[in-house]
Amino acid sequence: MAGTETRLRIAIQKSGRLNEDSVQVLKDCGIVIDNGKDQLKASARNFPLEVLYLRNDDIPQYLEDGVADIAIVGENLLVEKQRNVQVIQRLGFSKCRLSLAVPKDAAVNGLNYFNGKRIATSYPATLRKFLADNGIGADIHEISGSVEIAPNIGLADAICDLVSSGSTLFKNGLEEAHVILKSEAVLAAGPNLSVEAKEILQKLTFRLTAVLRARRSKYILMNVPNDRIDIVSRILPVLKSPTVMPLAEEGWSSLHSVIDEDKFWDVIDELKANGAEGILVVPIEKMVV
Ligand code: PRT
Repeated sequence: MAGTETRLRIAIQKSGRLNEDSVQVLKDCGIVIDNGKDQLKASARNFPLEVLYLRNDDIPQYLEDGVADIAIVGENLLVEKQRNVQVIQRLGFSKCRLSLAVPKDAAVNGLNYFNGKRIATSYPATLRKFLADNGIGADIHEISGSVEIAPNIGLADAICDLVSSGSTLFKNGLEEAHVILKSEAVLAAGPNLSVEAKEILQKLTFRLTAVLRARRSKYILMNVPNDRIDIVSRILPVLKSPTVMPLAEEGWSSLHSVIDEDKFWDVIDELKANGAEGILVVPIEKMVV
């Protein structure tokens, strides 16, 4: 009956680093959300989904409490908050690492350097566990923002913070000494989804898988002399053998395949050296295997 259908409630960050990519990945899944600027909640027009716009920091708690069924959130936050939530799918954006960093002139000789040091961080639980696992006794100073200035104002000897480009560390005269955790945006689910919500989640993850696979892959076409098809096919790092179609010009064929974009650059010179010409690399919108 109209109006009573189950809707899967997904929490995404209201504003900040994760917001734009989270909205985009849903859009790429063909989900249309009527999105007013200051809305806290919106319904998808063509998929049983309700979007809750929340503060990133609050999302793990809302998931555990069942206010939202699923969420797009940084994995680093899930590790820190240790709530009863499950990672369903890695989404490949907002990649960063949680790292220990020290003033540039510090002579770090392995993790023992941090014994007895004061470390400022907004990630006390993750840091505490890491130090305990590695038998390091350090003094943790929890601060909620601008962690990178702590060594310069004498508050700490080192910091433990998120790093992506590394420019914040550089600007503050710090350098990365050890990566504690690698993180990216993930789709996470709370502990008590209804059967109907789980069914909708399955449909969503099916679409997400197709979108993420397509983002990593490219469609590749090239012209190859017929007597080189075997060798060129062996060079291409693809699972299935390529499609081969004869060209109007005798002795030549067009070879088509799907390839991981980053692997393609490793073999381009070899393909050309073995006679491939007119190589085209084309984006793929969705990929269902
Ligand atoms: O207010 P709200 O709770 O919604 O937001 P927030 O302050 O928790 O979130 P936000 O938008 O700052 O970050 C959201 C998520 O983005 C984080 O939980 C991470 O999963 C991810 N992410 C990816 C990052 C970074 N990269 C990142 N570089 N989060 C923060 N940073 C900060 C870092 O703390 C440091 O200050 O950027 C600075 C370093 O960046 P670089 O590029 O100079 O190295």
